[in-house]
Amino acid sequence: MTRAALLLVTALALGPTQAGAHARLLHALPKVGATVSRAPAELRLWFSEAIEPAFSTITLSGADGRPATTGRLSLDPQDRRVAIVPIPVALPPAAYRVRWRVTSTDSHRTEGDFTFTIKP
Ligand SMILES: [Cu+2]
Repeated sequence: MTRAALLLVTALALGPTQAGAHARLLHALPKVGATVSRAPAELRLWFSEAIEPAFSTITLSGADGRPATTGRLSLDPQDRRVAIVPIPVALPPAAYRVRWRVTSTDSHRTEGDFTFTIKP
């Protein structure tokens, strides 16, 4: 991305039209509700506005509610609306739930969850 494009993206993310908006989940990998054939190495969530990683959590649990091991949440350095959570240990085939609670840069908190399945 060029510097000009990066500045434009930053301006859009911080611009006055977005200031009152809450961070909504736009897209995720694995995709919301998806069935995938390989264990993902990370969760990646795209929000509608920039979030504060220190005040945001994304957790992963199995269908039995047991938490799965995940690494530390970070933001894509190119786009602070994109949260990344590493999954250091390969997940066995099963259904999983991702719960997110995030604080956007306007200090509003939002939360939600979605599921995905790793097929055997
Ligand atoms: Cu807001």
